[in-house]
Amino acid sequence: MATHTFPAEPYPLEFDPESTALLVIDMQRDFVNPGGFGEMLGNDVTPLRSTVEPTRRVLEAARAAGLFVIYTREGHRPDLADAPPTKLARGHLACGIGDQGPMGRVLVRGEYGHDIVDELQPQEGEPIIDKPGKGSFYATDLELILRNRGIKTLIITGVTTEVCVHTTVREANDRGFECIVLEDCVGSYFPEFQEMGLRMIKAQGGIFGWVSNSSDVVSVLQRLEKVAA
Ligand code: TIU
Repeated sequence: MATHTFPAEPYPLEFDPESTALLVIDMQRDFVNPGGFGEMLGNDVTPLRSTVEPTRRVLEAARAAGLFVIYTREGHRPDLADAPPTKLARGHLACGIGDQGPMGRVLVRGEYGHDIVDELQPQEGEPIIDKPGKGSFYATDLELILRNRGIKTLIITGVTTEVCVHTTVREANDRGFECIVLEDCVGSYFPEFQEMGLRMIKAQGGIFGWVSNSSDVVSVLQRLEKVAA
């Protein structure tokens, strides 16, 4: 086992590239892109858009270093049979889940807005987990796939910080995975939730995991590449 270290808070995180995966959470057009569902709800998507370029650099470095890369998307079957009625009703939205939105039916699998943004499209062999909830482990085969690959450490990117990222990190932590969340690769519509969401993860000695950033992690991954070459 080759042990390496990521600079992180509250302290450096040891990892083995063989058992480390990059998880890209819900970088879907409807959440991230101007003109999508998120913006239609009155949110400013700028902080989410700003995660795309750093995440692209992390993806590139992770792929070059041979790390396992895996994606999630939040969404539902076209018949909405997997959407809890409570989720469909929440917010009393004029245009909500399953309705015709600016980029197709909102959060419905197969629609343009439901898919991953162009800049971060998955490559062949990188699984996409379609999840009906906020957490990536609930009602999905993510845990099975990670265990089958012997994954122990998750590099976490995606949106939104306090919703799907937090829920996923908490689920992963309870299952014994070690999560390192990259602060410039996760985004929230609310600056105060971004700050507190990250502080909550690393508080109390890393109660849910670690926090780092794209440039520190990319530097470490690039050095791995040289070791492997
Ligand atoms: N992926 C994810 O975070 N889904 C959300 O609905 N997030 C919101 O912040 N609304």
